[in-house]
Amino acid sequence: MAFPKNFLWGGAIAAHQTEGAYLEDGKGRSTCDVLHGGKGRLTEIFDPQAIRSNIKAPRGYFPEHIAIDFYHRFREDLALFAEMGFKTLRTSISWARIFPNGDDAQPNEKGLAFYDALFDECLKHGIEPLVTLSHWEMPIHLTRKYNGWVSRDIIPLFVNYAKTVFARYKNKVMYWLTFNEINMTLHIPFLGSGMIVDDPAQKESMCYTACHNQLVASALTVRACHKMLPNAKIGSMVTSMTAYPYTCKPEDNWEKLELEFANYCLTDVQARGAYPSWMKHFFVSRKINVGINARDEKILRENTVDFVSFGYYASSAVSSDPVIRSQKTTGNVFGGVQNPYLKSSEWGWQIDPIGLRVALNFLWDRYQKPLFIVENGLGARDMPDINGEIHDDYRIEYLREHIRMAKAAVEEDGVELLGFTSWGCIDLISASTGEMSKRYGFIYVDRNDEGGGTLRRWRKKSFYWYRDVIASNGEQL
Ligand code: BGP
Repeated sequence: MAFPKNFLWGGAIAAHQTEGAYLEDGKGRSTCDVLHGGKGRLTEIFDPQAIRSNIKAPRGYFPEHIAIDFYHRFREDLALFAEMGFKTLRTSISWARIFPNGDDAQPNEKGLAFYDALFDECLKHGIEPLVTLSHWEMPIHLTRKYNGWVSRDIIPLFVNYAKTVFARYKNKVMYWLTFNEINMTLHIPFLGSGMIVDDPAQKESMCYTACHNQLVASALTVRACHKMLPNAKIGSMVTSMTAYPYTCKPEDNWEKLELEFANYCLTDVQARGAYPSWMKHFFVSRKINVGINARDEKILRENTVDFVSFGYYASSAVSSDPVIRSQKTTGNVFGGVQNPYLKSSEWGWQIDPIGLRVALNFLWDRYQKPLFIVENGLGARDMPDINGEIHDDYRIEYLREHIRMAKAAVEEDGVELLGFTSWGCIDLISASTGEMSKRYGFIYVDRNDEGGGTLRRWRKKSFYWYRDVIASNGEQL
């Protein structure tokens, strides 16, 4: 058997992409509640004035306001996850449900009660909750008052939120993650850190400052978790970026190395307890002062994560040649050119199962900490047939090949892997585009890109396939 007996098979979702009920039961508005749908919504469709002016009733369609209504339908959804045999469900807590403004003196009891009910329902089905504390959203009040994570004032607010949920769910949640894809804050500052960048010249310095503040908050959260929940495990989360040099030209290989430096520098801090030395030079050469002090360094050093989790969807290629660099793939938020050896998804993400095996080995070698694949999957358009059935063989093929490579990494390469949670195990709102039509799920949700549809759920072909994968502990692919 390749995968260990207690391997955590399951699926992954996030609060804002599923829950909806965006103002229900005392929840405050969060950063993702002001995002319209549309490609490039994270970088282009963005109106700082409207966000700052606290508009109570904004116009237009906001996908996250209802999302897939998981808030009211989670019992039905959990029953379906249980039918597939899930051992774990990765989801996030919406900070704004617990502290509507982020800096409130008392938590919102109804918000806390919602997650009690959700985790109880998981446990009833034998599903271990794996909970992300911050998955690309925060109370928008913190943007208005502090401009998000660029301010150190957010650190104690976040730690207080984390301690509140640790205390509340200490008997229910044994696996925690601090920040989703912490490296993405360097690229999409509003979603990653609730920060509005007015002057592009300041972007780099502001992003690294926000990241530093998140790193300190992450380490303090790890400390609180270890103290309050000695039997729990807490991890980091990064977007894995397997990159290949476009050619064997040394300059291309150097580009690849630089991309890796930049991509993993924050996880380096979370897993090893200190910034890599190249980063100190980088900060000096770029005249970036993120405000590191001796106390921060001690906190970072003493509170490293128990495991390293990551999301992997695609690989990329990098080149030092300006002409080739201009052929950027549409799927890449950052870096990367088209790799001629790979096919892409409809959204331009380059499909590369071997890249997952490379990522697993790379991360295992770099950190020597247990790994967890907490996101992987294919965003595709599903077309129900005349009977409404969805024959998503393309999704099955994608997942089969990726799981095969994860298995090879465990069995043949000796990587320690805790589990695999497929992203968007039920169709949900796409983070990058706000679309519903970019579907990842084993479960179809009847909802379209304009907010129409019954929200009814039904099983796709991949549902039965994944159920068998789990039942056979990855032997039957
Ligand atoms: C990851 C995010 C998820 C999820 C996923 C797929 O980066 O952590 O929240 O959305 O990407 O991306 P998308 O929804 O844009 O297809």
